[in-house]
Amino acid sequence: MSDLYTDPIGTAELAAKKLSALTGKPQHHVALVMGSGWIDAADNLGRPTHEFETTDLPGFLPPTVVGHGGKIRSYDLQGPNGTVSALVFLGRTHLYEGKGIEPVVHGVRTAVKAGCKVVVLTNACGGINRDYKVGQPVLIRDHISLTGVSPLIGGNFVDLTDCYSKRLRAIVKSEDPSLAEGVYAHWRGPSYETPAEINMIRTMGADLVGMSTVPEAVAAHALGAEILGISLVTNAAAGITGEKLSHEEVMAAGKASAGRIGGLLAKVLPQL
Ligand code: 8IG
Repeated sequence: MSDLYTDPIGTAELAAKKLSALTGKPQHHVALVMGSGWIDAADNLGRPTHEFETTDLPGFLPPTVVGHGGKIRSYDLQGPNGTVSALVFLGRTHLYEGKGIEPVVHGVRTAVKAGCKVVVLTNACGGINRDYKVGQPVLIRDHISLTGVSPLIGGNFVDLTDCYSKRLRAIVKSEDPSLAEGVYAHWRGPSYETPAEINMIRTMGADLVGMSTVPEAVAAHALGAEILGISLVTNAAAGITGEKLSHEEVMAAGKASAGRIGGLLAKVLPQL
């Protein structure tokens, strides 16, 4: 095992150092994790100054699922207060890959150690709230962890009252007031829920369900970053329509929405 498992924070610091060397940028300001279905939206951000494989940095695992990138891009975006250096992760590691929690949060820890004070987490997910339509982006207001797994170890009693920053949500809503807000439940996967489990999760108060984002939000928030979470509803959760769930449906919904969500990110990111 690499020392990601024995020294996750030290490994993130090493990765951040290598990132500075590769990009020639002492600091990045904003990180963006692009979930499945969001990769095409990255093309709206303009031309990156650098692109490399996540595995060029210490501590990253190769991705295992088709359509989950595994690349890092660096952008210099022009915002109202000058140039914003953005670090964009195309693809992520999930808990269901079975490598433990450390690889799942290594990207966001690297980003925060590289200077990012804002971390934007995107995902594709199932819609539990019956008002949601496939292809709709939803701002994450809060989460429910159903995995029982935390990236934190020891007496690190982090407050999560404002884990998903009100300030950041307000900035996004000033660009698009029609955006809904919802509660995201983290399901380990890789199997989707049964219809009975969806009824349970709805009763618990969740609007959205997916297999990512929550550990990264906790890890980045614990290191002091502000979090913005945006889910793209790519399917109705199990049992809602009677249709079966498929990975192909998810990827197609992402492609169809890339323009809208990409345009939103391009407008909002330099302001965060
Ligand atoms: I995309 O319906 C996507 N990811 N747990 N349930 C869970 N994860 C998902 C779903 C879904 N859709």
